[in-house]
Amino acid sequence: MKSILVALFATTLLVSTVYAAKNFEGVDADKDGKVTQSEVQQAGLTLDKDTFTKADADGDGTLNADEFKNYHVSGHSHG
Ligand SMILES: [Ca+2]
Ligand SMILES: [Ca+2]
Repeated sequence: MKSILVALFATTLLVSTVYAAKNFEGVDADKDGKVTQSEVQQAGLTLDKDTFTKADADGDGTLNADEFKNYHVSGHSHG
C-alpha cells in the first residue's frame, strides 16, 4: 500500500514538474533571469539548436523572458 502511494506521489510530482516547466520561471532552473539551451532541455521542451538560435533575438546565447515568450507564442511555425 505504501509503495502505491509513493508511486502515485512520484507520478504527480513528475506531471506537475512538466507543467510547471512550461513557463519561463519553471524553465529557468537557476533563476538568473535567462534560460540556456540545456535548461530548456532539462525542462522537457524540445528545442534544437536552430530553433534556440532563432529564439535568441539578441544573440547572447541565452533566452530572456521576452525571447522565451516570443518563441513560445510563435510556437511551431512550419517552413
Ligand atoms: Ca538560467
Ligand atoms: Ca538572448
